[in-house]
Amino acid sequence: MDTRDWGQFLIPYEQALEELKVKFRSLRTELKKRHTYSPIEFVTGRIKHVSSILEKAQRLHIPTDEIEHRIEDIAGLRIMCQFVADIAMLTEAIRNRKDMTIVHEKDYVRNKKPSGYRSYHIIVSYPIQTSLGMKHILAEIQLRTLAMNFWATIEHSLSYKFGQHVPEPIRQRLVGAAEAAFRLDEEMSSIRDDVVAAQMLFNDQSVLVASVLRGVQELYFYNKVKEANEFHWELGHVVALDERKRLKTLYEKLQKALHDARQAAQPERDTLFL
Ligand code: 0O2
Ligand code: 0O2
Repeated sequence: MDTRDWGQFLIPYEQALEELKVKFRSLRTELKKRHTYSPIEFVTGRIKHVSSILEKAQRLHIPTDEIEHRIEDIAGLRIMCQFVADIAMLTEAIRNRKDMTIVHEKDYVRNKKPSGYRSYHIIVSYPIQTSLGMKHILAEIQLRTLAMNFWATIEHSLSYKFGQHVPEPIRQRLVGAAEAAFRLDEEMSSIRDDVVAAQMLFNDQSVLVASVLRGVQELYFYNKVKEANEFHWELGHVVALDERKRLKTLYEKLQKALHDARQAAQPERDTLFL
């Protein structure tokens, strides 16, 4: 018989979840402050109820002493994105992080579930420091678009209402609604691509100026103060003279400097978002 104190068992999961929420919310804030595109719209999280942990353990025939290693979603983080492409961008950023290790990934975006469910799941091992020592906690990060989240939230509440017995006609309509949500995602993505392409066409120079300014701030981040000042000064000069060709050359030179600075700072890894 398992007589553990579940409140105490969940303490490290609660800590891990709080830390993860802070980290991904801060990442969004940081990207916004740096005027860089943020693939994160908002972040939520939950700890699985003890009754659901025990129900899952029973359903999957997991002995209680293996719950910690085999139930991967006791701590669950959910990150909502605007566009499907943001999911891949964020997945890559998570792969590059040094503060968590990916255990495995489940791509329910390309391989939807029979219910129609779509999301990208990443199981990470996350180290936390407790009063009893270090512990590696498994956590599930679900990445989904706003449309996927809209569908999953409603489907989840209906499944709760009907339990295992969702009437067949409703089940079919939910599968259809999931497809409609996915078509909406595709449509919004193609509108976004067109908007970005149009911006590039009409706004080439201002896009380059904004990129150079962002790059200069990144050089400050790597403490390359002298180089950053020089690039900043040259940018002012080039813009004042309206020399488009020199602006492009300056941009390329800055990319090279940034590459070197990133390599020097993190030789084995690249930055999270370029
Ligand atoms: P803001 O002001 O929205 O930017 P906690 O960890 O205590 O802060 P709690 O109570 O555990 O949060 O709630 P949860 O579910 O983890 O996440 C709440 C965050 O998600 C809040 O953001 C909500 O605003 C945001 N959120 C939840 N649902 C939606 C939604 O449908 N649309 C949008 N845009 N945001 C949503 P913050 O971080 O509190 O700050
Ligand atoms: P909650 O309330 O979100 O915590 P499992 O389905 O749990 O036996 P596995 O392989 O551990 O199997 O997990 P899976 O299917 O990769 O992901 C489980 C979580 O994904 C669920 O957690 C849901 O959050 C979400 N999910 C998976 N399938 C569906 C679905 O058809 N509809 C909805 N709305 N969400 C889904 P929980 O614990 O079931 O729920």
